[in-house]
Amino acid sequence: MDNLFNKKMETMPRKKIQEIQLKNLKKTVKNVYENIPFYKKRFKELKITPDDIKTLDDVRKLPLTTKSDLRDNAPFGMMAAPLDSCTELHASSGTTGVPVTVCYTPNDIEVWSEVMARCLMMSGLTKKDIFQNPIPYGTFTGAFGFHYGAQKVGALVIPSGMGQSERQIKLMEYYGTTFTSGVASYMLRLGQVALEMGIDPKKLKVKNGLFGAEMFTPGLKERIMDTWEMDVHDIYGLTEMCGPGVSTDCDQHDGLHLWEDHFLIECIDPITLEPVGLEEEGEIVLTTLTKEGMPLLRYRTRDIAKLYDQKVCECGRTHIKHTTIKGRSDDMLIIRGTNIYPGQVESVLMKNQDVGGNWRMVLTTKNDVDMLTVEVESKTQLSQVESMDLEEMLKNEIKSVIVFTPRVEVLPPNTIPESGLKAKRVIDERKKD
Ligand code: DLL
Repeated sequence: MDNLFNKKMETMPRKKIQEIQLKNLKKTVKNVYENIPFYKKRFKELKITPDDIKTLDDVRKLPLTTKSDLRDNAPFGMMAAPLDSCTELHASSGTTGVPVTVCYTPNDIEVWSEVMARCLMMSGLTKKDIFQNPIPYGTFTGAFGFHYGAQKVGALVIPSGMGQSERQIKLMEYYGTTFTSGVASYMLRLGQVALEMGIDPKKLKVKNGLFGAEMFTPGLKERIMDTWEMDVHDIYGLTEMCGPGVSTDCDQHDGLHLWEDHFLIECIDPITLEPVGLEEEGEIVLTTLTKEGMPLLRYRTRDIAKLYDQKVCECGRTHIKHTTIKGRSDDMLIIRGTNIYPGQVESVLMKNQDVGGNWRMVLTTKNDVDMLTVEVESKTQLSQVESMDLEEMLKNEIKSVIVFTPRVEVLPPNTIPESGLKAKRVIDERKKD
């Protein structure tokens, strides 16, 4: 209970949270209706007005918002506040199209810092910590979110930025970093770099970390914990909401608490768009409840997870939990008629102690049949026989989760090209009809 940043809010009875949600939902709906032409038009098409929102369940009457809606109105067409009332801008990388741009008012930054402070304290950060932030400081939301939150907790922040892995390790050693953050797969990479430098990550003072921004399977989490002998928490978020800070797992490690005073969560079937039941898998849909710059109604995240039956968690928090994100609905691959999430493959790989940090799935077509090759770096240099044994073992293990047998190619350490900020796990070179 001593790791609560905002005790009153984090442990508030659910009925009370729902009252706050309804009040802020009504306010947000009125705001977007009056200030964002896109929503006014959608309300007219659906023949609704803000007065139709009387209960929280009425959220389903509201229009869904998609990434392409944001792109069609980029960069500033979805803003509810005038641009001159905003003081900061962030954007998604735009690798799959027009970047999604979000502008923040000073109050949006305040809320973001608060939710990040809650997430960081939930994962063990205190004002005594030396907090290293190995994330690029730029338009990506990651670094600033962690930076603001950690400062709010009162920790000493080292804004080390992304890359230069050897430098990151030296900074950890020199300043005695105790807490770190970032993109999940990068922490594993840093562990490998430390070992290559002759430094045992376990001997550094890093004892805690909060990671996310990409697929983060329990297997990867365990690998980071083992490599660094540290406690690891999972943080979820997206540019469209604020960046990191939407939810984090507490010490129970059985789901991520989502800050319901700021975000209203639904879980829907991505095909029928109808709500799914508790503990059923679906797409997370989020409505912002307190955002001023760019509030969003029912944003389709494409992220797949389950919501938990609500009871007060052992940690004392009352906010709803969701499972770790299984993957994005658009990451799901159909290979030879079978639905596969890259996370299923990662779970198998990360359990094997001979597997290194980097891997990818390469999809090709041979004689009109889909071929899957899983390329995997070994942790250490292996002999030919050892590589073949590992390939055989992984082939069978992967087959047990994806039904057919893939090709597996074990490669020496550091041979799969780094793909930038977030790991690129799928290379799809299949013939398109
Ligand atoms: O990745 C914000 C962030 C930064 C979160 C640092 C956590 C840590 P975007 O670049 O807009 O924002 O990407 C958002 O990344 O819709 C998910 O698909 C994925 N994602 C984010 N966190 C997790 C996580 C940041 N913990 C997209 N587990 C989201 C799985 C995650 N996927």
